Amino acid sequence: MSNLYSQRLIAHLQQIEQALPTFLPSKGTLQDTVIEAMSYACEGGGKRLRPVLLMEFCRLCCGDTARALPFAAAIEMIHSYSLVHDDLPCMDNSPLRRGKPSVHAAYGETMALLAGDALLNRAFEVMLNPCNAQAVPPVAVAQAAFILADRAGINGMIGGQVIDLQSEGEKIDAATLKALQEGKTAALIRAACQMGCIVGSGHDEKVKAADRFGYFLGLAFQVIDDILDVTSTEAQLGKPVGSDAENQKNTYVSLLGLEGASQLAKDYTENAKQALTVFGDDASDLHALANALLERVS
Ligand code: GRG
Repeated sequence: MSNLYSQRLIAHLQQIEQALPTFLPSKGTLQDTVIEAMSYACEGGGKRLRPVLLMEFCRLCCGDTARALPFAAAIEMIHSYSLVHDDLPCMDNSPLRRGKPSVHAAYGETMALLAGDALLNRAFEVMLNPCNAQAVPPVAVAQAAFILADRAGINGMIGGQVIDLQSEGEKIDAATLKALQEGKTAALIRAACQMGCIVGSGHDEKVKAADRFGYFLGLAFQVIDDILDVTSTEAQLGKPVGSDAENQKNTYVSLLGLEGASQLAKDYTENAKQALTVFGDDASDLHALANALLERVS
């Protein structure tokens, strides 16, 4: 990820990589297979974009990033669970994720379903565990957990996925496509930015700015994802390419063409960077990240 992240963001990434396994359940019980599948789903290979954003916004609000780690781990667990379920035969039926067999291909469909469910629950266990979260004020813990529950649910990620699945094979208009992507992708990225500010005790103006940054960055991220599904390779992406067209999905490429989609990603990225004004020069790593995401190849 060195081409995506500055030194400071790489330091967050390293903290997350170290901490994440410690927040997963330990083996040595009757549930070892599902625990293994949970770890497999969360193992390296992903960009860790959401937890890195959470940690950086915590720092930008002068919070202690070590205290943000349970929240960073929780959002990565929810993201990982969504990928496990999205890959299932009843959804995208994808055999490959992050360059290796998807969880159902490695552990079977029922175990993948349960591992995803268990990751969702574990995320809340970790955030709400009085031992993990003791250094964060209880109101901030509740606010952060509420935001994640809301954005991962029907008002966000699951809501977007429902529109996505129900519109397969049908042509939808630009407003419906935007609602789909706001839910499926931008909701969790917004949550990461807001949660970081809340855990870092940032004031309201910063929480709102972080939310706006996450919203536009999330939309740009999805447009780029749509473009990569057409222009990239399986080796680069670590997952099958061309699946959007194969599954007759509505994407920004099918709606606007490659050039139109590319311009839209640039516009959203500009909006995202403008939202950072309140953080001043201290947000330079996030400006660089927004630019680097435009150029990403995986
Ligand atoms: C099935 C509960 C459920 C939700 C499905 C988020 C989602 C909704 C499905 C995942 C598939 C997908 C293409 C989502 C759009 C968001 C997106 C581009 C996810 C991939 O995120 P990256 O690129 O993944 O950050 P890594 O592997 O880097 O962590």
